[in-house]
Amino acid sequence: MTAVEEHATPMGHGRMHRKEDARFIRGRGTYVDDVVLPGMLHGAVLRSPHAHARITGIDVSAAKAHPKVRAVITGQDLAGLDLAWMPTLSGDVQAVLATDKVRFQGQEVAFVVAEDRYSARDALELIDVDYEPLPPVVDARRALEPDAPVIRDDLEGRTDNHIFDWDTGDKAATDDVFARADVVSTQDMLYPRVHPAPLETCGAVADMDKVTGKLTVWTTTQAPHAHRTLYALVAGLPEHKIRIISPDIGGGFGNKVGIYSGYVCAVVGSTLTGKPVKWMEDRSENLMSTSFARDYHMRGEIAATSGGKILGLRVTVLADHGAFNGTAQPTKFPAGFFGVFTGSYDIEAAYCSVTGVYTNKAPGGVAYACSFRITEAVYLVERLVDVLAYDLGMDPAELRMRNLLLPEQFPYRSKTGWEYDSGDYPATLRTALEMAHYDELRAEQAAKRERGELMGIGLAFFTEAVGAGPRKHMDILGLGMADGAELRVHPTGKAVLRLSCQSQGQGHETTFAQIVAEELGISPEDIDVVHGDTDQTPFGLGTYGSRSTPVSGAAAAVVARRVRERAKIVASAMLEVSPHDLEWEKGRWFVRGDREAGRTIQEIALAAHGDLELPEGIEGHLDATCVYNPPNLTYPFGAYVCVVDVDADTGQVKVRRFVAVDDCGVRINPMIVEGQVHGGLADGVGMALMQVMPFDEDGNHLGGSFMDYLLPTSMECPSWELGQTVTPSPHHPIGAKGVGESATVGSPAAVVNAVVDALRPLGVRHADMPLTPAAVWRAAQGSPIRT
Ligand code: PCD
Repeated sequence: MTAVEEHATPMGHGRMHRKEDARFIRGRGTYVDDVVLPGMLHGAVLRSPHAHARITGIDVSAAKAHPKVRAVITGQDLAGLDLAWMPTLSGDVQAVLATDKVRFQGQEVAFVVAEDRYSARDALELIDVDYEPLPPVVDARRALEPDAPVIRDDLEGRTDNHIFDWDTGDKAATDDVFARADVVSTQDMLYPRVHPAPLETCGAVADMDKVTGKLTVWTTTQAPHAHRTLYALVAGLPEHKIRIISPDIGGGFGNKVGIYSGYVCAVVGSTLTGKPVKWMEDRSENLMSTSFARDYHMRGEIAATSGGKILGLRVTVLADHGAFNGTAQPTKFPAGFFGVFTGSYDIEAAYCSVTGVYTNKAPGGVAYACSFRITEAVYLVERLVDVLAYDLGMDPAELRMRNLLLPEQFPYRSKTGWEYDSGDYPATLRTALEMAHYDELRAEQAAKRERGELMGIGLAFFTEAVGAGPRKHMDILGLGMADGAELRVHPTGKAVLRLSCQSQGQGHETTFAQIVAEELGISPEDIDVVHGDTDQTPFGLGTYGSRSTPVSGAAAAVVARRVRERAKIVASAMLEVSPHDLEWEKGRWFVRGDREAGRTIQEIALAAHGDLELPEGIEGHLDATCVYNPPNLTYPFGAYVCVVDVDADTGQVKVRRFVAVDDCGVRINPMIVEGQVHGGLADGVGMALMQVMPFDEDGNHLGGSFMDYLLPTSMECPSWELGQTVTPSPHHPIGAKGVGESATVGSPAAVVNAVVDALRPLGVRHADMPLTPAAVWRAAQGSPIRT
């Protein structure tokens, strides 16, 4: 592609530079911390040093006496306002500020509002809290022991740490195929607790206008409308008097889906002081207290014939949700979409049960690039398939090829009840194997093994279920997961698209303009995308679970088609023909059989606002609205091949190559899709090789900085080799599927499979993430010690 082509603006889908980058690369974005209001005060949170302790007293008098402090808020103060506890996204409750006990290290205990950020922080040290330490529960298994300390004694009648039991699939049928199987391979594995760690931490500026009663909150939220409704419900504020503005966001990755204590405290602080209050986390606070993902302790069993036909899967999971169940997922799915753990394979039966437990850790289970636990599910099944290949002595590519679903099986109803919309899996795997020169890689590996060198080739094939979701099945706290869109076309043919979803860096201002451009033939440059302000946009559930393209993207296409239909009626009046005689080509309606007789969308827009006599049924203007309720999820998929070299002496892993062939249906902007895949692949390398949020046995959090919690850089990543296949979604208006999380979902298994494959000559069959040099070295020594 030449530079000229790259820069030409496509009249619709295609590669195009991101419109928003004009401000981002000039440092002209507006993030929450850039918001400065007249008279604005600053808040800071006092956090618990203990993982588990009873609070016997709090003395705030010295902090209140600090000359720059305007307010100090404790849990007791909030209790007086009935705000000490707030609902979580999973229907649990979470302490905004602790009243009775602290239940994780870093939990919010008090909030200071001062004239500047430094004074607020200084004053925290003047608060005197009496803690009576209690034994912490750090281990998920320990949490279930009968004598384990009860963490959530705030919940009435609670005598243990058990949150939920959930199962899916057919147990009897699964037991039956296991009884008939020639081979059963079993593997315990841990998907460690990890953190989304967006570059921008979480924060809010709350401004309660006492005169109008209007509350405006500039905040880091991936779901502005859902936040507005929740504030209304929790604080009893009238919803039309709440405005949530989510300005530019420096990454979300699921970290900015929920409501955090600091946001609520900023609102209360503004209400008490009558001034705007800003609260912004620092890096350690972000890593300690807001959002964790995974922490799934899984046992998987896979049953097969000796010829390598997979028959069934049986899985048990112990899910560590931390001290409050803050998991973000549709209500009916306590283990998210883990139910898609049967992956991309044609199997006879499957069953899984998941038990959720409380521990003395920060609330966990956020949808960090996981499409609601699909990351865990894909990791599980892709590791199991490799373990089975190991046990059968089969090539993992061949084993996968033999069991993948075939194109004629779509739409495919999985054994756990998911309806996969479309796919040609073997074609995608073949493309990846060809790009990687798989056979040559295996030959190279064999030669290296002769020389005692450790080279590994890892495969992963994933299927995701994204675009939550059909209102009938999916809601969050009772809010159905449909998305609104509004499109206005001005008299001169320029347009404004208003969306309910919110971009954290995905480039929605570009891709959503392209969706409308494709449908109407108006240049993307002439279409402004408005999002992230509840006063300016229609209701919808926000951006996470790669749902924007599947849901809001569909809404954008449908609303544009509605505009096109209105334009057709206006054009028929302009051309004095029946609408039935008109034909559309991108950008204009013309008379069938007479291409010269036509009107462009711009001409039509002007006429719709002018003095033209409009036909019955059309009042004027072309504007339209839409609420899109998706009929199903979309099912993107992909085949990944990872090549690693392992230094047996140091345990160092070098990811030498990574081939990723993604199929997300029709690509709106291939350049943006590739960027999304690059980011997700880097994420996957980070999780597979470097990341875990560790705790010691006292519940001390040991990952509070980027010196401890490592982020992958270009040094750890190879130059990605991307490929694609395109299988449109049959039910999506433009055939697109989500892609934002695909690479994070698919890549960890490929990397781990590669490292384990490298260690195969040493008899290694499995090793848990993160495969740090120490972990690899220990695995190579035959020690199963976990990191
Ligand atoms: N696309 C295209 N085509 C297709 C698909 C897609 O073009 N077919 C594109 C779109 O439009 C956008 C993107 O791409 O722009 C993405 O998309 P999606 O898939 O739909 O997704 P969304 O919804 O938008 O987003 C979300 C995601 C998520 S979910 C995550 S994690 C991550 C991702 O996104 N995050 C982020 N990516 C990203 N990027 C950035 N830059 N940042 C961020 O933060 Mo979750 O649940 O939240 O955890």
